[in-house]
This record gives sequence, C-alpha cells and structure tokens, in this order.
Amino acid sequence: MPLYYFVRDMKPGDTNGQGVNGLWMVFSHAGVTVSSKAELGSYLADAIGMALYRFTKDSAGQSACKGSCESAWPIFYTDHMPVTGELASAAADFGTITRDDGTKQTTFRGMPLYYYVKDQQPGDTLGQDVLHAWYVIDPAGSASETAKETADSSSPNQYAVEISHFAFSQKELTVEAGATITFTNQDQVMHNAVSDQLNADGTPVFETRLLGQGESASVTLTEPGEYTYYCRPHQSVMKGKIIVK
Ligand SMILES: [Cu+2]
Repeated sequence: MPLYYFVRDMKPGDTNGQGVNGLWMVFSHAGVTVSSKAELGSYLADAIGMALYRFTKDSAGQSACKGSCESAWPIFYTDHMPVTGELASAAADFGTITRDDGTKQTTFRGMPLYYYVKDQQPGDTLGQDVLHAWYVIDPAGSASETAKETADSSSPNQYAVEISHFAFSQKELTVEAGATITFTNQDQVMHNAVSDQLNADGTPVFETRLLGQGESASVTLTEPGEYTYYCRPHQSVMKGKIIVK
C-alpha cells in the first residue's frame, strides 16, 4: 500500500487525515490484536491483522533468526502493548528484547515475534508450518504449552521460565533429568533464580547471575528431585519449583 503524509498534520502525533472524505486512514501496525481462522483458531496479529509468528529455534528471550532469515521473517516490534480487549489479561505476557544488532523486538511469553514476508494482507498466514519451524501463536495457549512445544521441536530437554512482574511464569515445572531450564527476565528490575537446595559445600545447587531486562541464564539439572528456588533480591515474594524426574 502506498503511504502518504497529510498536509494539515503539523507536528508528530497529528492524525488530522484520519477519515477525511471517508477515504483516508492512519496506517499503523503498532499494537497487537487477536485474529482467527477456522483451520488455525485464534492467533496473534498486529494492529491491522497481519499474522505474527514464532520460531521454534528461538529460545526464551533469544532470537536465532539472523541474516537472510530476518529478510524472510521481519522483526515485529511495538511499544503499544495491549491493555484493552481480548488481550488485556495477557498484557504481562508481552515483553521486549534487544537483538544482537541493537534493534528491539516484541516477545510473547519470551518468544520473539515475526512477520512473514510472503504475507501480503491481513488474514494471510502463509508462514504457518514453514520448514516445520514457524507457527502462529495461540494467545490462549498456556505458557508451559508454548515453552514445551518450543522445546520439543527445537532441541529436547530445553525449558523456558519467564520472569515478569516479580514472578516466575511457571510456579512448578516438571522436566526430565538432564534438562536445561532457561530463565529470562522481562522486568526492568534485576532478578535471578537461586536453588534452596545446597551442595555439600553449602553453595546453592544453582544460582544464576542477576539478569537485566531481556537477559537469560540457563541451568542444567541432572539429578532427579524437587528443586525449589527463589530470586535472591526478592526472596520473600518470588518462588518457584522444578521437579526433575
Ligand atoms: Cu527478583
């Protein structure tokens, strides 16, 4: 669609052209909405209905799509997070990461969001299942489902725990021995994850470094058992549990 300015817009933020003669509309991708199709169910889209995708090779807070991949799967970024409508209750699931090149990308439950270059208009979902690696995102799917699907199809034994709004996304996570759990912080405040269980020398079985916004750290648990953990700066309020089978 060709894009135009309007002569009566005098300063940034003016939208005097909206609705003029019933023919002109602001063109904005800012924001996230929910679309649906019979064959796909509900899926996340941008403000004008262009489908958004996740990449199963990504891990929480980390995009694996670089170079030519970025041309086929343009990065989605908005600073207009949903606060009303269908997605109001999911507002906390959205976050932002800074990519290696310094640009920003919007995430949903830690997973970076993309467009597909072959989608031409709202309602197109040509990216679905491309290379068995790209999928639209069901906003109603549980966080653990999203993480598990992602884990299953990328590398086995990978799990993601999001930290946002002073909470761990999965209060209880069950994994197999040898699994790697990646913690990603979406808050501006720094958090980490520290095991209550101690080694023989009195140090925690695991303790990640303090994570800034968008940063991740992983722990690998090889011994079956129950591992409760907390965030060291906020240990009275932030707790979680990992069960290793
Ligand atoms: Cu914390």
